[in-house]
Amino acid sequence: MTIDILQIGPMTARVESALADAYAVHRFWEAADPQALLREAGPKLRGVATSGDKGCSRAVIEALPALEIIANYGVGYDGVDVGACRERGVRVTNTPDVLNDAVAEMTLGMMLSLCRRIPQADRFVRDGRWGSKSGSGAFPLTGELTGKTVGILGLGRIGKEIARRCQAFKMQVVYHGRNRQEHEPFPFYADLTAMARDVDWLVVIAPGSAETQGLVSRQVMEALGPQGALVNVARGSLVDEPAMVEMLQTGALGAAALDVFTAEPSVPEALWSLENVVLSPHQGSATEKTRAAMGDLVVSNLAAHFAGRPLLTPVA
Ligand code: NAP
Ligand code: 8YV
Repeated sequence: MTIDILQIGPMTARVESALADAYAVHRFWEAADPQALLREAGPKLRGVATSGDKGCSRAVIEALPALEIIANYGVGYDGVDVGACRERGVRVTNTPDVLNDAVAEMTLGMMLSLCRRIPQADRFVRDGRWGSKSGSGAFPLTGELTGKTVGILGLGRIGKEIARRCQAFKMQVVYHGRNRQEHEPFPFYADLTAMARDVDWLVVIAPGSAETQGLVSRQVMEALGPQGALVNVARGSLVDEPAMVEMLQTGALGAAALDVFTAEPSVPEALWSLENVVLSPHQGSATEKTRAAMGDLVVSNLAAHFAGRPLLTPVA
């Protein structure tokens, strides 16, 4: 029996080919009239494959009366209306753990880029300025990670991998979350602003949700201060972005390394010209190996569901 599923947006060739082998796939983003697709195919669509950036709205969920499962390509599933799924008993899966190393690696890469000014150093050499008589001739001295304190907002699966790598760089690690984790060796701060006041670096790696919206407020960034650096590899929604931009412009916040933004792929233009900022287009998990593992989990969760087996990585 054919199983019909809806694919919300483009996915890797590997995932698309596995899905096409197993299901009749309806490609939402390619539909000339998406509403007509939902009206005509909606009643037979039993699954949805989507990604963190596309998600799945309540409107789409409600248009699919036969929907049983949404498989999300990404550990963060804030784009999927999980409330609407729970009301209907629709299962939801994500892709945890397989991306921890890639995201942690990217985080340290962005921290090193920011404090050692690697993008600027690269441009300095390419522009022929190294040793030039007309230019400054020598690249300015930089800061370093060694000996600094990093506060991790969200010491979860990825946060712990970031912490481990920061320790390898001889940094002190502290963390903030809703709960103290007794088995973790790092000092816990119940108060985020207090942690921001005590650290050199604040790394944001908690989920996007109504609860975490704007958690990194102006007050938190003021506590981090002109010598502090903010790293956001979680979701743009966790940070008060307009306040952050203004504070980076005035120097009230020292620096930022940003992989995520509130209205991706749009990035505030005011950030483009700032030298105290490193920008990345949501690349945390974007390695060949990790994206393959994430895709395999999407395919395996759907396969398990339709075969009546337990889901590998359910969130609802
Ligand atoms: P996780 O294992 O669930 O860890 C999340 C951590 O956040 C937990 O330690 C949790 O601790 C803390 N937290 C949750 N709600 C909080 C709140 N209201 N206030 C303070 N802390 C809170 O998640 P993960 O697998 O590490 O992933 C984290 C997030 O990273 C994802 O949801 C996703 O948005 C983002 N991400 C981004 C990329 C990228 O490409 N940039 C890639 C992967 C993931 P408590 O429960 O103690 O509060
Ligand atoms: C993905 C992510 O880039 O897993 C997440 O939460 O943010 C990233 O791994 C994203 O989900 C793909 O759209």
